[in-house]
Amino acid sequence: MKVGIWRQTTHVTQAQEYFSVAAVARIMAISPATLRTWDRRYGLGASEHESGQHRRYSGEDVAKLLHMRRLIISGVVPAEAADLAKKYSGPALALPKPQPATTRREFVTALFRAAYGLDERYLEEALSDAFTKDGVIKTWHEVVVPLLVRIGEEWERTDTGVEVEHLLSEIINRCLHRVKLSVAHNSRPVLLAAVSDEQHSMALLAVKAALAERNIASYYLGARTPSEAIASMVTRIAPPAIFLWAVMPENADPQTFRNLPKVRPAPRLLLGGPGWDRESCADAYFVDDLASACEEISRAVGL
Ligand code: B12
Repeated sequence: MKVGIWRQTTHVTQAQEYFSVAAVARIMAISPATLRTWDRRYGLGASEHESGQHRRYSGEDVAKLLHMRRLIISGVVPAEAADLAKKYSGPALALPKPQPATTRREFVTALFRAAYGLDERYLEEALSDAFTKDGVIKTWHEVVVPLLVRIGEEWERTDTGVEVEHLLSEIINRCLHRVKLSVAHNSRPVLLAAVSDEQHSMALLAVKAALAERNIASYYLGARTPSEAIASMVTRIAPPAIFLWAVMPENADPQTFRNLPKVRPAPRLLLGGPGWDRESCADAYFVDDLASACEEISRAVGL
Protein backbone atom coordinates (compact mmCIF):
# COMPACT_ATOMS: atom_id res chain seq x y z
CA MET A 1 0.00 0.00 0.00
CA LYS A 2 1.63 3.20 -1.14
CA VAL A 3 -0.50 5.64 0.80
CA GLY A 4 1.64 7.63 3.24
CA ILE A 5 0.18 8.15 6.69
CA TRP A 6 1.87 11.50 6.95
CA ARG A 7 1.21 12.69 3.44
CA GLN A 8 0.24 16.36 3.29
CA THR A 9 -0.07 16.54 7.01
CA THR A 10 3.35 17.82 7.94
CA HIS A 11 5.24 20.96 7.04
CA VAL A 12 8.97 21.03 6.94
CA THR A 13 11.00 24.20 7.16
CA GLN A 14 14.77 24.45 7.18
CA ALA A 15 15.15 24.86 10.91
CA GLN A 16 12.10 23.26 12.41
CA GLU A 17 9.61 20.54 11.55
CA TYR A 18 5.94 21.13 12.20
CA PHE A 19 2.77 19.09 12.58
CA SER A 20 -0.59 20.11 11.16
CA VAL A 21 -3.71 19.99 13.36
CA ALA A 22 -4.91 16.82 11.57
CA ALA A 23 -1.54 15.12 12.14
CA VAL A 24 -1.49 15.98 15.87
CA ALA A 25 -5.10 14.81 16.25
CA ARG A 26 -4.15 11.53 14.60
CA ILE A 27 -0.99 11.01 16.66
CA MET A 28 -2.94 11.61 19.86
CA ALA A 29 -6.11 9.81 18.71
CA ILE A 30 -8.23 12.80 19.75
CA SER A 31 -10.38 15.08 17.64
CA PRO A 32 -9.22 18.47 16.27
CA ALA A 33 -12.12 19.94 18.31
CA THR A 34 -10.53 18.69 21.56
CA LEU A 35 -7.22 20.21 20.48
CA ARG A 36 -8.95 23.54 19.93
CA THR A 37 -10.61 23.30 23.35
CA TRP A 38 -7.26 22.61 25.06
CA ASP A 39 -5.80 25.61 23.27
CA ARG A 40 -8.68 27.93 24.19
CA ARG A 41 -9.25 26.70 27.73
CA TYR A 42 -5.72 25.91 28.92
CA GLY A 43 -3.51 27.86 26.55
CA LEU A 44 -1.87 24.66 25.31
CA GLY A 45 -1.75 25.11 21.58
CA ALA A 46 0.47 25.59 18.57
CA SER A 47 3.36 27.96 18.87
CA GLU A 48 3.29 28.80 15.15
CA HIS A 49 0.62 30.03 12.79
CA GLU A 50 0.89 29.73 9.04
CA SER A 51 -0.12 32.93 7.20
CA GLY A 52 -2.08 33.97 10.23
CA GLN A 53 -4.62 31.13 10.14
CA HIS A 54 -3.37 27.51 10.08
CA ARG A 55 -1.93 26.32 13.35
CA ARG A 56 1.41 24.54 13.15
CA TYR A 57 2.57 22.45 16.10
CA SER A 58 6.27 22.06 16.81
CA GLY A 59 7.73 18.87 18.27
CA GLU A 60 7.83 20.65 21.67
CA ASP A 61 4.13 21.57 21.42
CA VAL A 62 3.20 17.96 20.69
CA ALA A 63 5.39 16.65 23.53
CA LYS A 64 3.55 18.98 25.94
CA LEU A 65 0.16 17.82 24.66
CA LEU A 66 1.16 14.16 24.97
CA HIS A 67 2.37 14.85 28.50
CA MET A 68 -0.98 16.50 29.31
CA ARG A 69 -2.85 13.47 28.00
CA ARG A 70 -0.67 11.09 30.04
CA LEU A 71 -1.37 13.11 33.21
CA ILE A 72 -5.13 13.14 32.58
CA ILE A 73 -5.15 9.38 31.98
CA SER A 74 -3.32 8.89 35.27
CA GLY A 75 -6.01 10.87 37.13
CA VAL A 76 -4.72 14.48 37.29
CA VAL A 77 -7.51 17.03 36.71
CA PRO A 78 -7.21 18.77 33.31
CA ALA A 79 -6.42 22.32 34.59
CA GLU A 80 -3.60 21.02 36.78
CA ALA A 81 -2.37 18.70 34.02
CA ALA A 82 -2.24 21.68 31.67
CA ASP A 83 -0.15 23.74 34.14
CA LEU A 84 2.31 20.88 34.52
CA ALA A 85 2.36 20.20 30.78
CA LYS A 86 3.22 23.84 30.00
CA LYS A 87 6.33 23.47 32.16
CA TYR A 88 7.23 20.12 30.60
CA SER A 89 10.66 20.23 29.04
CA GLY A 90 11.13 16.60 28.03
CA PRO A 91 12.34 15.66 24.57
CA ALA A 92 10.42 17.13 21.66
CA LEU A 93 8.51 14.65 19.57
CA ALA A 94 10.73 13.69 16.68
CA LEU A 95 8.91 13.91 13.41
CA PRO A 96 8.76 10.44 11.89
CA LYS A 97 9.99 10.24 8.34
CA PRO A 98 7.08 10.10 5.90
CA GLN A 99 6.35 6.41 5.87
CA PRO A 100 4.06 4.39 3.70
CA ALA A 101 1.68 2.19 5.67
CA THR A 102 3.31 -1.07 4.67
CA THR A 103 1.00 -3.72 6.08
CA ARG A 104 -2.77 -4.00 5.96
CA ARG A 105 -2.82 -3.79 9.75
CA GLU A 106 -0.88 -0.51 9.73
CA PHE A 107 -3.13 0.82 7.01
CA VAL A 108 -6.25 -0.01 9.02
CA THR A 109 -4.71 1.66 12.09
CA ALA A 110 -3.88 4.77 10.04
CA LEU A 111 -7.46 4.89 8.76
CA PHE A 112 -8.86 4.35 12.27
CA ARG A 113 -6.82 7.27 13.61
CA ALA A 114 -7.73 9.39 10.62
CA ALA A 115 -11.41 8.64 11.26
CA TYR A 116 -11.13 9.75 14.90
CA GLY A 117 -9.10 12.77 13.77
CA LEU A 118 -11.96 13.58 11.33
CA ASP A 119 -9.39 13.66 8.54
CA GLU A 120 -11.88 13.33 5.72
CA ARG A 121 -9.43 14.07 2.95
CA TYR A 122 -6.96 11.38 3.94
CA LEU A 123 -9.73 8.81 4.39
CA GLU A 124 -11.30 9.51 1.03
CA GLU A 125 -8.01 9.52 -0.89
CA ALA A 126 -6.61 6.45 0.82
CA LEU A 127 -9.78 4.37 0.51
CA SER A 128 -10.41 5.47 -3.05
CA ASP A 129 -6.84 4.50 -3.98
CA ALA A 130 -7.25 1.10 -2.33
CA PHE A 131 -10.55 0.34 -4.10
CA THR A 132 -9.03 1.33 -7.45
CA LYS A 133 -5.75 -0.57 -7.00
CA ASP A 134 -6.91 -3.71 -5.22
CA GLY A 135 -10.55 -3.95 -6.25
CA VAL A 136 -13.71 -3.88 -4.17
CA ILE A 137 -13.71 -7.42 -2.74
CA LYS A 138 -10.11 -7.41 -1.50
CA THR A 139 -10.32 -3.88 -0.11
CA TRP A 140 -13.67 -4.57 1.55
CA HIS A 141 -12.52 -7.72 3.33
CA GLU A 142 -8.94 -6.72 4.18
CA VAL A 143 -9.40 -3.04 4.98
CA VAL A 144 -13.00 -1.89 5.32
CA VAL A 145 -14.40 -4.75 7.45
CA PRO A 146 -11.55 -4.67 10.03
CA LEU A 147 -11.84 -0.88 10.13
CA LEU A 148 -15.63 -0.96 10.68
CA VAL A 149 -15.30 -3.67 13.31
CA ARG A 150 -12.76 -1.51 15.18
CA ILE A 151 -14.98 1.55 14.90
CA GLY A 152 -17.95 -0.50 16.17
CA GLU A 153 -15.92 -1.84 19.11
CA GLU A 154 -14.76 1.65 20.03
CA TRP A 155 -18.36 2.89 19.98
CA GLU A 156 -19.46 -0.04 22.15
CA ARG A 157 -16.57 0.49 24.58
CA THR A 158 -16.78 4.27 24.97
CA ASP A 159 -20.36 5.02 23.93
CA THR A 160 -18.96 7.87 21.82
CA GLY A 161 -18.00 8.37 18.19
CA VAL A 162 -21.35 8.08 16.42
CA GLU A 163 -20.28 11.11 14.37
CA VAL A 164 -17.12 9.22 13.36
CA GLU A 165 -19.25 6.24 12.28
CA HIS A 166 -21.49 8.47 10.19
CA LEU A 167 -18.63 10.40 8.58
CA LEU A 168 -16.69 7.26 7.74
CA SER A 169 -19.80 5.50 6.39
CA GLU A 170 -20.48 8.43 4.07
CA ILE A 171 -16.89 8.39 2.80
CA ILE A 172 -16.96 4.63 2.16
CA ASN A 173 -20.33 4.99 0.44
CA ARG A 174 -18.96 7.73 -1.82
CA CYS A 175 -15.98 5.54 -2.79
CA LEU A 176 -18.27 2.57 -3.53
CA HIS A 177 -20.72 4.69 -5.55
CA ARG A 178 -17.83 5.73 -7.80
CA VAL A 179 -17.32 2.15 -9.03
CA LYS A 180 -19.25 2.03 -12.32
CA LEU A 181 -19.84 -0.78 -14.77
CA SER A 182 -18.97 -0.25 -18.43
CA VAL A 183 -21.28 -2.58 -20.38
CA ALA A 184 -23.88 -4.61 -18.51
CA HIS A 185 -23.60 -8.34 -19.00
CA ASN A 186 -27.18 -8.98 -17.81
CA SER A 187 -30.28 -7.41 -19.35
CA ARG A 188 -32.36 -7.92 -16.18
CA PRO A 189 -30.58 -6.32 -13.19
CA VAL A 190 -30.07 -8.14 -9.91
CA LEU A 191 -32.05 -6.81 -6.91
CA LEU A 192 -30.24 -5.71 -3.72
CA ALA A 193 -32.06 -4.48 -0.62
CA ALA A 194 -31.56 -3.97 3.12
CA VAL A 195 -34.79 -5.18 4.67
CA SER A 196 -37.34 -3.54 6.93
CA ASP A 197 -35.77 -0.87 9.18
CA GLU A 198 -32.20 -1.92 8.42
CA GLN A 199 -29.93 1.14 8.28
CA HIS A 200 -26.67 -0.74 7.79
CA SER A 201 -26.49 -0.60 4.01
CA MET A 202 -22.77 -0.39 3.30
CA ALA A 203 -22.14 -4.09 2.76
CA LEU A 204 -25.01 -4.08 0.29
CA LEU A 205 -23.45 -1.18 -1.59
CA ALA A 206 -20.19 -3.13 -1.60
CA VAL A 207 -22.08 -5.93 -3.36
CA LYS A 208 -23.32 -3.47 -5.98
CA ALA A 209 -19.80 -2.10 -6.53
CA ALA A 210 -18.20 -5.56 -6.68
CA LEU A 211 -20.84 -6.64 -9.21
CA ALA A 212 -20.22 -3.48 -11.25
CA GLU A 213 -16.53 -4.45 -11.45
CA ARG A 214 -17.74 -7.68 -13.10
CA ASN A 215 -20.11 -5.75 -15.35
CA ILE A 216 -23.16 -7.15 -13.61
CA ALA A 217 -25.99 -4.60 -13.37
CA SER A 218 -28.05 -4.34 -10.21
CA TYR A 219 -30.74 -2.23 -8.62
CA TYR A 220 -29.49 -1.14 -5.21
CA LEU A 221 -32.49 -0.12 -3.11
CA GLY A 222 -30.36 0.70 -0.07
CA ALA A 223 -31.34 0.96 3.57
CA ARG A 224 -34.81 0.45 5.03
CA THR A 225 -36.55 -1.06 2.02
CA PRO A 226 -40.11 -2.10 2.94
CA SER A 227 -41.20 -5.65 2.02
CA GLU A 228 -43.88 -4.24 -0.32
CA ALA A 229 -41.25 -2.33 -2.30
CA ILE A 230 -39.10 -5.45 -2.68
CA ALA A 231 -42.14 -7.45 -3.79
CA SER A 232 -43.12 -4.76 -6.28
CA MET A 233 -39.61 -4.75 -7.80
CA VAL A 234 -39.67 -8.53 -8.15
CA THR A 235 -42.91 -8.33 -10.15
CA ARG A 236 -41.67 -5.43 -12.27
CA ILE A 237 -38.18 -6.62 -13.21
CA ALA A 238 -38.10 -10.40 -12.51
CA PRO A 239 -34.49 -10.19 -11.32
CA PRO A 240 -32.19 -13.17 -11.94
CA ALA A 241 -31.04 -12.93 -8.30
CA ILE A 242 -32.29 -11.21 -5.13
CA PHE A 243 -29.93 -10.43 -2.27
CA LEU A 244 -31.48 -9.39 1.06
CA TRP A 245 -29.28 -7.93 3.78
CA ALA A 246 -29.98 -7.62 7.54
CA VAL A 247 -27.61 -6.78 10.40
CA MET A 248 -30.16 -6.31 13.18
CA PRO A 249 -32.20 -9.42 14.08
CA GLU A 250 -35.39 -7.39 14.52
CA ASN A 251 -35.29 -6.49 10.83
CA ALA A 252 -34.75 -10.02 9.56
CA ASP A 253 -38.29 -11.30 9.17
CA PRO A 254 -38.43 -14.51 7.08
CA GLN A 255 -41.84 -13.45 5.75
CA THR A 256 -40.00 -10.82 3.69
CA PHE A 257 -38.61 -13.49 1.37
CA ARG A 258 -41.30 -16.13 1.88
CA ASN A 259 -44.04 -13.77 0.68
CA LEU A 260 -42.22 -12.62 -2.45
CA PRO A 261 -44.35 -12.90 -5.60
CA LYS A 262 -43.65 -15.92 -7.82
CA VAL A 263 -42.09 -14.89 -11.13
CA ARG A 264 -40.60 -16.79 -14.07
CA PRO A 265 -37.77 -17.52 -14.42
CA ALA A 266 -37.51 -18.02 -10.65
CA PRO A 267 -34.87 -15.70 -9.15
CA ARG A 268 -31.99 -17.05 -7.10
CA LEU A 269 -32.66 -15.87 -3.52
CA LEU A 270 -29.67 -15.13 -1.28
CA LEU A 271 -29.58 -13.86 2.31
CA GLY A 272 -26.64 -12.14 3.99
CA GLY A 273 -25.73 -10.36 7.23
CA PRO A 274 -25.61 -11.41 10.87
CA GLY A 275 -29.26 -10.44 11.51
CA TRP A 276 -30.83 -13.53 9.93
CA ASP A 277 -31.54 -16.52 12.14
CA ARG A 278 -30.24 -19.45 10.14
CA GLU A 279 -32.39 -22.05 11.87
CA SER A 280 -35.71 -20.35 11.24
CA CYS A 281 -34.58 -19.43 7.70
CA ALA A 282 -33.36 -22.93 6.82
CA ASP A 283 -35.34 -22.79 3.56
CA ALA A 284 -33.11 -19.93 2.27
CA TYR A 285 -29.55 -19.91 0.92
CA PHE A 286 -26.97 -17.91 2.90
CA VAL A 287 -23.80 -16.21 1.74
CA ASP A 288 -21.14 -15.40 4.31
CA ASP A 289 -18.94 -12.83 2.67
CA LEU A 290 -18.76 -10.41 -0.21
CA ALA A 291 -16.78 -12.76 -2.42
CA SER A 292 -19.29 -15.60 -2.11
CA ALA A 293 -22.23 -13.21 -2.58
CA CYS A 294 -20.67 -12.12 -5.90
CA GLU A 295 -19.88 -15.70 -6.91
CA GLU A 296 -23.45 -16.86 -6.35
CA ILE A 297 -24.92 -13.83 -8.12
CA SER A 298 -22.50 -14.24 -11.05
CA ARG A 299 -23.66 -17.85 -11.42
CA ALA A 300 -27.30 -16.78 -11.32
CA VAL A 301 -26.75 -14.34 -14.21
CA GLY A 302 -24.87 -16.97 -16.18
CA LEU A 303 -21.31 -15.71 -15.81
C1 B12 B 1 -21.40 1.90 10.27
C2 B12 B 1 -22.34 1.39 11.33
C3 B12 B 1 -23.56 2.05 11.48
C4 B12 B 1 -24.05 3.12 10.52
C5 B12 B 1 -24.50 2.44 9.21
C6 B12 B 1 -24.31 3.32 7.99
C7 B12 B 1 -24.55 2.56 6.71
N1 B12 B 1 -24.91 3.31 5.70
O1 B12 B 1 -24.38 1.37 6.59
C8 B12 B 1 -25.20 3.76 11.34
C9 B12 B 1 -24.64 4.95 12.11
C10 B12 B 1 -26.41 4.19 10.56
C11 B12 B 1 -25.51 2.66 12.36
C12 B12 B 1 -26.70 2.60 13.06
C13 B12 B 1 -26.94 1.67 14.06
N2 B12 B 1 -26.10 0.75 14.54
CO1 B12 B 1 -24.43 0.35 13.69
N3 B12 B 1 -22.74 -0.09 13.14
C14 B12 B 1 -21.97 0.29 12.15
C15 B12 B 1 -20.67 -0.53 12.06
C16 B12 B 1 -19.51 0.32 12.58
C17 B12 B 1 -20.37 -1.06 10.66
C18 B12 B 1 -21.57 -1.73 10.00
C19 B12 B 1 -21.22 -2.51 8.77
O2 B12 B 1 -21.35 -2.06 7.65
N4 B12 B 1 -20.73 -3.72 8.96
C20 B12 B 1 -20.35 -4.60 7.86
C21 B12 B 1 -19.41 -5.67 8.42
C22 B12 B 1 -18.12 -4.95 8.79
O3 B12 B 1 -19.90 -6.19 9.62
P1 B12 B 1 -20.72 -7.54 9.78
O4 B12 B 1 -21.97 -7.51 9.01
O5 B12 B 1 -20.79 -7.84 11.22
O6 B12 B 1 -19.74 -8.60 9.06
C23 B12 B 1 -19.79 -9.96 9.30
C24 B12 B 1 -20.52 -10.72 8.24
O7 B12 B 1 -21.69 -10.05 7.84
C25 B12 B 1 -19.50 -10.91 7.14
N5 B12 B 1 -19.48 -9.89 6.11
C26 B12 B 1 -18.73 -8.79 6.10
N6 B12 B 1 -18.97 -8.11 4.96
C27 B12 B 1 -19.88 -8.80 4.24
C28 B12 B 1 -20.45 -8.53 3.00
C29 B12 B 1 -21.40 -9.43 2.49
C30 B12 B 1 -22.05 -9.14 1.18
C31 B12 B 1 -21.76 -10.59 3.21
C32 B12 B 1 -22.76 -11.53 2.69
C33 B12 B 1 -21.16 -10.85 4.47
C34 B12 B 1 -20.22 -9.94 4.96
O8 B12 B 1 -18.27 -10.90 7.79
C35 B12 B 1 -18.35 -10.37 9.12
C36 B12 B 1 -17.90 -11.42 10.11
O9 B12 B 1 -18.87 -12.34 10.39
C37 B12 B 1 -21.01 -1.75 12.99
C38 B12 B 1 -19.81 -2.44 13.60
C39 B12 B 1 -19.63 -3.84 12.99
N7 B12 B 1 -18.90 -4.66 13.66
O10 B12 B 1 -20.16 -4.16 11.96
C40 B12 B 1 -22.05 -1.18 13.93
C41 B12 B 1 -23.16 -2.12 14.50
C42 B12 B 1 -23.56 -3.10 13.39
N8 B12 B 1 -24.24 -1.19 14.82
C43 B12 B 1 -24.83 -1.54 15.88
C44 B12 B 1 -25.96 -0.85 16.41
C45 B12 B 1 -26.46 -1.31 17.79
C46 B12 B 1 -26.57 0.19 15.71
C47 B12 B 1 -27.83 0.98 16.12
C48 B12 B 1 -28.95 0.15 16.74
C49 B12 B 1 -27.35 2.10 17.05
C50 B12 B 1 -28.47 2.96 17.59
N9 B12 B 1 -28.70 2.81 18.86
O11 B12 B 1 -29.09 3.70 16.86
C51 B12 B 1 -28.26 1.59 14.76
C52 B12 B 1 -29.12 0.59 14.00
C53 B12 B 1 -30.26 1.18 13.32
C54 B12 B 1 -30.98 0.19 12.42
N10 B12 B 1 -32.27 0.10 12.62
O12 B12 B 1 -30.43 -0.46 11.58
C55 B12 B 1 -24.26 -2.80 16.51
C56 B12 B 1 -25.15 -4.03 16.25
C57 B12 B 1 -25.20 -4.97 17.43
C58 B12 B 1 -26.29 -6.00 17.23
N11 B12 B 1 -26.13 -6.90 16.30
O13 B12 B 1 -27.25 -5.95 17.92
C59 B12 B 1 -22.83 -2.86 15.84
C60 B12 B 1 -22.26 -4.29 15.66
C61 B12 B 1 -21.89 -2.01 16.72
C62 B12 B 1 -21.51 -2.71 18.00
N12 B12 B 1 -20.28 -3.12 18.14
O14 B12 B 1 -22.33 -2.89 18.87
N13 B12 B 1 -24.50 1.81 12.46
